[in-house]
Amino acid sequence: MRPISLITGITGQDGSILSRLLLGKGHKVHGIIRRSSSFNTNRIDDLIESKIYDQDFFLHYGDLTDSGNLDRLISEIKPQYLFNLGAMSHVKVSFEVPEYTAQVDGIGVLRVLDAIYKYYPECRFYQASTSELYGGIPSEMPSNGYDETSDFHPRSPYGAAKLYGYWITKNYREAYNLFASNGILFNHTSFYRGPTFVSKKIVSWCAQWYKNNQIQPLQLGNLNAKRDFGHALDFCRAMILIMEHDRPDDWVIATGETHTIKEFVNSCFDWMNKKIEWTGTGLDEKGICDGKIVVEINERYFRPSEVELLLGNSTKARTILGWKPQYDFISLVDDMMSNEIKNQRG
Ligand code: NAP
Ligand code: F7E
Repeated sequence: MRPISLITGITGQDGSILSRLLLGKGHKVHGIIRRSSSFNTNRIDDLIESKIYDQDFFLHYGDLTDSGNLDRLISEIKPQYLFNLGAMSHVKVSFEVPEYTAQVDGIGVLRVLDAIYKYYPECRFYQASTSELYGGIPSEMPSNGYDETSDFHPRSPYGAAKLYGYWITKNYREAYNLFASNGILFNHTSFYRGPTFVSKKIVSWCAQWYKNNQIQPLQLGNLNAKRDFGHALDFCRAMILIMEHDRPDDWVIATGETHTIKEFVNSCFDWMNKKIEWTGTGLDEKGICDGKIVVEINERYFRPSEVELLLGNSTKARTILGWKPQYDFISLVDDMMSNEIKNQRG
């Protein structure tokens, strides 16, 4: 019998990458998509248009705010593996829709776990937990980076909602003996990243500028925030290792390197063989290349409370699961820039 996986958030960056990895391992893959008035399946359209649609790859309408729908899907599909990747995943936006974020990213996790408990407790459950749980206050970060034993201090409605998701996953494991694991993943990105996240925003601006440097300057917020940036393909591989391990647990997945947003911009300019110089400070800081302003600071991209510094320590996953990233920071930027330029050429 082929394994059956169900993915919430299948239309997102990770859902679309994970689907392909699972199909490659012989799984039948089911995904939950939201009804939308415009198309939201662009990352998986090739699978929908392929021969495997409705044979090995299935889509169902649903929403993490609708427990009746989740109950029905889990009782009918009876998945061996459920990857809960669905979320309102934008940290800045969560300040504007805090209650909705709590409903989807917090209580949504409970809805899925409870459906598994009631209808198919054999199902293994993966929760998309996040480095946003830690909060990234420099004086609170352990010197080797955050690991599974570090304290949490969420700094956004998104982080707070995900903290509930983390704990309810642990609670259903302890209370009902479910195979329920948390992957505490640090920032991971790729060509498939949503356009409003900083890495993709920088890369797509640079690719346009590379073709035609007459475009308006790139508008960014806090250039000094530091992130442990990994490649989404490496991180989706970790999700599968977590689910195939012999017991449920909590796992930090991170590269162990941290870089400022400014370093990300600099690396994209290096990739284009261009030199960017920085002048000014605060809101007046500017990036200059070939005598023209290419980067400006725009207040609207700042957050009410910022996560300043994230560095992960994934020793546990590396030692026990044998996970290791294949991409480092430079090869991540190279992969994103080359794919973006290829794609924009058409
Ligand atoms: P993403 O690209 O923003 O995808 C989010 C997915 O969730 C989309 O498929 C979205 O559907 C779906 N979704 C949103 N609201 C929903 C709802 N109410 N009900 C059901 N589905 C809903 O995010 P990602 O980068 O792939 O991340 C995957 C998961 O990992 C998320 O839970 C995220 O919070 C978490 N995470 C991400 C990172 C990272 O750096 N990427 C790090 C740690 C944790 P639509 O396409 O219809 O909007
Ligand atoms: O911001 C700064 C911003 O929105 C990264 C999500 O996948 O990873 C992601 O959350 C940093 C922040 O990602 C802009 O202030 C500067 O410090 O790309 P981001 P994020 O907030 O790290 C975690 C692990 C998740 O779990 C989330 O789901 O970049 N920044 N200028 C900017 N950020 C954005 N978006 N846009 C800017 O113009």
